[in-house]
Amino acid sequence: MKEDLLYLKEEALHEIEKSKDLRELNNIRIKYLGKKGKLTTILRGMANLSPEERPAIGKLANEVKEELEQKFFQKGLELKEIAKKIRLQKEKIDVTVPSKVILGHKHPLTLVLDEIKEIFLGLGYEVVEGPEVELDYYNFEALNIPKDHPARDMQDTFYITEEILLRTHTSPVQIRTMEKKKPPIKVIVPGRVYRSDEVDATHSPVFHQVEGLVVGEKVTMADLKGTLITFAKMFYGKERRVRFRPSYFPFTEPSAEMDISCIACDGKGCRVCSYTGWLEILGCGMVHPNVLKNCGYDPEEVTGFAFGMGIERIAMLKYGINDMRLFFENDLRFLEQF
Ligand code: 2NL
Repeated sequence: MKEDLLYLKEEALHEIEKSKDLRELNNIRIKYLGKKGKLTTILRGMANLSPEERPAIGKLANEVKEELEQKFFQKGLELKEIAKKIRLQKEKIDVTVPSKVILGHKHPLTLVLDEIKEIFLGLGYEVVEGPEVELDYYNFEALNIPKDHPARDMQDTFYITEEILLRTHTSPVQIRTMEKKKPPIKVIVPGRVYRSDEVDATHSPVFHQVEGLVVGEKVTMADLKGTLITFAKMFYGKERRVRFRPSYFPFTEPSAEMDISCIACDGKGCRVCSYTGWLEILGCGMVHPNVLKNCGYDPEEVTGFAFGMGIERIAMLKYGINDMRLFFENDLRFLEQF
C-alpha cells in the first residue's frame, strides 16, 4: 500500500505539472482526490491492514493528500495568471486606430468655431490658445482697464486671489503673444471665458469667445473693416448687409460694433432683431496705444486692430437657437440635430 500511495503521488504530480488549463486541472483533482478518486480507492484497502500497519499508512496517506492539495493550489494560481494574460492579450484594443464609421455629432459650438477658424486660417491668421486662470495684470491692467472700471467688479469676475482670476475674455492671450513676438502679428484666439453671471437664456458663467488681433506697420481701420466685412459675408452669406456703429472699449480707440442684416427677417424687422432689422455680431476697434506700449511696442511705429465675438451668440443666430442653456445640457435630442 505504501508503494501504491507513492506511485499515486508521482503520477498525480506529473499530471498536475502537465495540465494546461483550469478545467483539465480540476479533472485531475477529481481523478485523484475526488470521492470516487484513486486516493479514496487505495484508502479503502486500509480495512485489510493490521492495526500495527495502519497508523504509518494513515499518516503517509494524509501527507500525500496534503502535498497534492498544495500542488493543485499552486498550479491553479499559475494557470489563472496565464489565463488572465491570454485574456488581456485577446482583449487588447488599439484605441489609436481610426474608426471606419463616424458616430456622433460635433457640438454646435465646435462646428461654429471650426468654421470661424477655417475662414481666418484662409486669411493667413494663426490660432493661439492660452491659460484660463490668469493674472489680473494680463486680464485687466495690460488692457488699459483702470482699477475703478465696472468690468473689474467682483460681480463680474471670479477672483481666486487678489491677483489671480478666471479670465473674463481671451485678450490676455493676445497680450502674452505680443510680449513674446515682434510684429507683424495676425492671430485668432478661441477659448473658454468666465463671468460671474446667473444662468438664463442668454447668460452663463462659462462661455466661449474668439478674439482676433492684427499688429503691424500701417495697419488701419480700413484693414479692420475689410477683414470683418469679408468674415461676415463668408460666415453668414454674401447677401448679408453689414454696418459698423461707434462703441467704447477701454482697450481700443476708436471702437465699434458690427451688425449684420437680420437673418430671420432680412432686415424688415422681427422679434429676433427686436424690430431693428440688425443683429450685433462682434465688437472691434483699433488697439489702444497704451495697450501697445504695455507690450513693449512703439505706437508710433506699429498699429493694430482687434475684435471679439461670443461663440454661443454666433451659434444661436446661425442655427436659430433661443436658449444658451441648450449648449451645456448635452441633451441628445438637441445635439443630434447638428
Ligand atoms: C466683444 C468685444 C473686443 C477686443 C475685443 C482686444 C484685445 C487686445 C487689444 C485690444 Cl489684446 N483689443 N480685444 C477688442 C475689441 C472688442 O471684444 O464684444 N467681445 C465679445
